[in-house]
Amino acid sequence: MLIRFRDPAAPRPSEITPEATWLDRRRFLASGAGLALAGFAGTWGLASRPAAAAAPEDFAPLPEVGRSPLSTDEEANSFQEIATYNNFYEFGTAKEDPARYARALKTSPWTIQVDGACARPGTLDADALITSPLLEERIYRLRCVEAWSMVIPWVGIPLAKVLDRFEPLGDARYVAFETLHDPRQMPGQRSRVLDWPYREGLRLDEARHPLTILAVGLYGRVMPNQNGAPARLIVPWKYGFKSIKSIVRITFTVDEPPTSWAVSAPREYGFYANVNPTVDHPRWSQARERRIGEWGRRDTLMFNGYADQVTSLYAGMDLARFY
Ligand SMILES: Nc1nc2c(c(=O)[nH]1)N[C@H]1C(S)=C(S)[C@@H](COP(=O)(O)O)O[C@H]1N2
Ligand SMILES: [Mo]
Repeated sequence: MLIRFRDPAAPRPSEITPEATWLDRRRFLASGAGLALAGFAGTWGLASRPAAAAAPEDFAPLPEVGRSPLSTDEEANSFQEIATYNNFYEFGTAKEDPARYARALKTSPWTIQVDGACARPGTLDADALITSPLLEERIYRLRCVEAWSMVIPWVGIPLAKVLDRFEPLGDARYVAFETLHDPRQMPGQRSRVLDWPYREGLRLDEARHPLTILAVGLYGRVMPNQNGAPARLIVPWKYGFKSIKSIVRITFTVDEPPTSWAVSAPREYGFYANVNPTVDHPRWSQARERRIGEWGRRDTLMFNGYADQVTSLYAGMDLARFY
């Protein structure tokens, strides 16, 4: 079953449904048993921990799923690369910080509130998402605004299938997303590096585009915390910062919602943030990128290589102005 609608006062589905063992294992892992205590050293505590080596076996396997034909056939980056080179400022600004400090984040139980301009506001249960028959593997390029890229085998659900259950109203034109705000669990939020919580947004047609997914795992395993557990957005034709992690709220809106990076540096980051090799960042070129694990640089492709599928979304728009 994909999405459970329920009265917030009703018992959680997990309380009334027997869970598969992998879910129990996920809970065990999510509780950070044995690992939690080590979490907040380094930047926020006393001694520093070595950068975590990440192994897939540390994460509970998801049920076997088929691969979406929307996947790229490029070679994927290794699990180690994907799970140790991250941007997740809630856990620090260095690339290795999330792998070190995100493990204590408690990702189960986890509820995503869905509200705003929709006929059926409600909640999503992250554990229920993981058992959805709509789960599939999507191997996508991820192109960061800082000019590096990776290829990542996500497991997720088309976001449109999730959103449509809440019946967005006719005047809903945008969708806003928010990350958890909990400085006790997310020590990076004790610093003012961004205005917390992290916020992102899409136009509703972008959010409902078949390429856009809500990802709950990678490499056939539950999502590592550093990659945005339990559920994060993936919008493969946009710079990585649009793909917000550890989502707790989704709101349908009439007006364009504020987004964290555009609020913090509006000249550098816009609402659209489409990958575009012809529109430079004010401080660096976007024409080329470094694939993590490779030496040279490769050309950045328009819309990160997804131009055939998404160009029509922007017909008539000046992409240098709406960057
Ligand atoms: N909540 C939250 N989401 C976030 C970020 C963040 O700092 N906080 N960083 C973004 C940026 S800049 C990138 S490039 C991607 C990185 O995703 P990955 O670590 O899974 O590769 O996550 C995005 N989502
Ligand atoms: Mo990024």
